[in-house]
Amino acid sequence: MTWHVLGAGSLGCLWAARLARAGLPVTLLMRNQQRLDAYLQAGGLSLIENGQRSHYPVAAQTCDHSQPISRLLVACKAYDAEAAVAQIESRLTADAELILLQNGLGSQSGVSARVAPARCILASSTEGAFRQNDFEAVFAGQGQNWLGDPLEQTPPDWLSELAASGIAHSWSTDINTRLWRKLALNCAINPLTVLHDCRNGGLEQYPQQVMALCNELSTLLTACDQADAAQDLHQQVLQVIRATAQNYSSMHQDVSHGRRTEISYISGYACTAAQRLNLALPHLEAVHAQLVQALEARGLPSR
Ligand code: NAD
Ligand code: KPL
Repeated sequence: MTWHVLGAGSLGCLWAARLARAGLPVTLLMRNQQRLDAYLQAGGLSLIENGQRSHYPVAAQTCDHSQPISRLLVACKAYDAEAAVAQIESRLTADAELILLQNGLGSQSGVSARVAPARCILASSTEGAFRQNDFEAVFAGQGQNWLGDPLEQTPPDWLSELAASGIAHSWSTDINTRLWRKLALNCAINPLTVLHDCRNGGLEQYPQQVMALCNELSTLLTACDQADAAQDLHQQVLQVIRATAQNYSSMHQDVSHGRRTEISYISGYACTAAQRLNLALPHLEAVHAQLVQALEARGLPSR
């Protein structure tokens, strides 16, 4: 069964290279002929691991190709995922399975509703990759991929293909808890690193602000029936700040490179969820509003 990969960016190339290296059939889906031509010109994708570059001449086609798609890895940003999936929707087979790699929350429900009844497996990834050039990913941080399906606990049979490809993964029976927990971590850390223009470790200078956000996020998680995701949140946020002290958060990196952020799927999602429940979370709302202002001041999308 071919692994179709939609989104040939950092994570898409990282996954495609490892699957291809294991001898599995992989096809990249390009948004148009121009991108396909650029890819063909590059002669394939490159993965840089531990300073070593490997080249993989993975097959590619445009989204409007006619080949049916049974297994689709969606590796676009959260704000692009649904529109990208819409481009290939008519190609999905009746028993198609999708793996959604997007960070934050909100995009997964949009994609799932669009492709229903196709099975959507949600992922929460702590692997790190960045794009050096087009179709060239640097594997910057080993991590874990938690995969799960809130509607069906049976793991798919292709997990063995991930194992054969050396893709670290675990099947999770509580993927929503993991996604909410990661959302809360990202809400507590990422916007503040942008507002204070600092590495994650720089937040040790703002303990009251971090604590106030964690308290409100715990209230929100509990109100959203995610009490497990709220357990010891403040403690874990402090641990992550210390463990990643030298790193810039993904949102800080996006802003400093002049790229659109996933704000609507992180603090934006949390604020909307709070409003829906009539929960007043003044610190979270203030940080989100300041982030919106900071993005607009830089001419970046604030949604
Ligand atoms: P990226 O920007 O490097 O790659 C996204 C790719 O999708 C781009 O190549 C873009 O051109 C492509 N794309 C967008 N719309 C498309 C369309 N309509 N048709 C075809 N291709 C389209 O992003 P990334 O860093 O790989 O992140 C993907 C997701 O994974 C994000 O939600 C991110 O938060 C999450 N994530 C990334 C990392 C990481 O280390 N990069 C880690 C964990 C989670
Ligand atoms: O996931 C992260 C990110 O930068 O997006 C961490 C390291 C947890 C900071 O929120």
